Amino acid sequence: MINTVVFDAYGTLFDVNSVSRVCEKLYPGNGKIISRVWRQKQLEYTWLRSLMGRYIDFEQVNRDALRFTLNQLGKNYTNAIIDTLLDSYLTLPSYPEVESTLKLLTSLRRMILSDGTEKMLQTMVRNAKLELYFDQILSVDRVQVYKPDPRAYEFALTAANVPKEDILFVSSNGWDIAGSKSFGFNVAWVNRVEKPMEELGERPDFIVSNLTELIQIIN
Ligand code: LAC
Repeated sequence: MINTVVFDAYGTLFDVNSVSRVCEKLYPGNGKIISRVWRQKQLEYTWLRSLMGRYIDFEQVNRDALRFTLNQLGKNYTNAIIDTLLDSYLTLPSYPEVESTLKLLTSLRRMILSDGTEKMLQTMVRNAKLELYFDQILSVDRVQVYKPDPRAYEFALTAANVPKEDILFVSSNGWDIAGSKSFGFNVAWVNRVEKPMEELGERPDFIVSNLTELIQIIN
């Protein structure tokens, strides 16, 4: 019986691709490519740093990934530009159906488990006016290892303090779906843009195209 929902943040609750607008203002014609390369490199760095045992927090990883991206694309930048782009991660818009879905889930415990730092997540959730909808906002920074390492999901399980089978983990990121399923959670994949499933030997229990469809699954 699901009584707790644990959400991934970036790409699941918050539109991480919206940073392309700030990137476009600073680098006309390059907004989309910068945003896409930056997101992919940011994720790659989290996975590589976990594998190397060289954890640094997501704020620093995001900064390093942005610098790599601008260097790779041959773009000049200043520290002020870097800071402006990083700040855009603090004001990401939530997807249109997020608040209405969270309202319909008030009978359940609602948590976030994200690679973002506690400061980044608290600021982003507050800026989106969603702070009243979450019982806990968990950053992997507490366990110094990134998803999909099982220790990150174990952290959420401990914090939820309910049996694993009572939890539904929700993410839009295929690699996060594989990791959370491999850990043993019930998993719902929010596939907003009809991506193919990752070939990682794990399949989600549910596939939805937006968060509203979770209501039928849970109720
Ligand atoms: C998160 C990113 C990685 O953890 O999706 O929120």
